[in-house]
Amino acid sequence: MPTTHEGDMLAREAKIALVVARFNDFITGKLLDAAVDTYARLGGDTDALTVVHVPGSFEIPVTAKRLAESGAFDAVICLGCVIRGATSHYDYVAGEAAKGVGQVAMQTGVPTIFGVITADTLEQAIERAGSKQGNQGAKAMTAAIEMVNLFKTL
Ligand code: INI
Repeated sequence: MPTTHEGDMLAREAKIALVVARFNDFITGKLLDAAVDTYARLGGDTDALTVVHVPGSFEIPVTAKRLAESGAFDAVICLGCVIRGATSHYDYVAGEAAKGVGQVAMQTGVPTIFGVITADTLEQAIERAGSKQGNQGAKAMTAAIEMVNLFKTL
């Protein structure tokens, strides 16, 4: 029989920081609301959450790094929305956000969750913020809680 590890889906007292981009805040606000709601639905007390607002997705990685390095959090969730149609520097902003969040996770060892919507159109972004494709914020919170609980077993 293999030794198997997995994280359960109970929020318990998990200390989670959420970094939220203000850019496209009509979308990122919906991601934040769903993430907080998911934490509560999974049994957590939302007083244990810390929310940090940053200007845009480009500023997410450096902020997530600071939070992860503080030692105060079991996981950091990154929420943003980059829409291709809305910017000529989509590739830079989206690319730096994705690469940067991955680097934070690898450099700090703290689960750092990529909840940044990267969409070609506004319609696609809306679909991932609570309509057809679910809500990226809720998915990010479930991933964070699973990782926090998984790491407790490793
Ligand atoms: N930031 C986003 O989060 N999403 C975007 O779609 C976006 N666009 O379109 O440019 C965006 N730009 C701002 C960027 O993240 C920085 O805040 C800015 O460049 C200052 O460093």
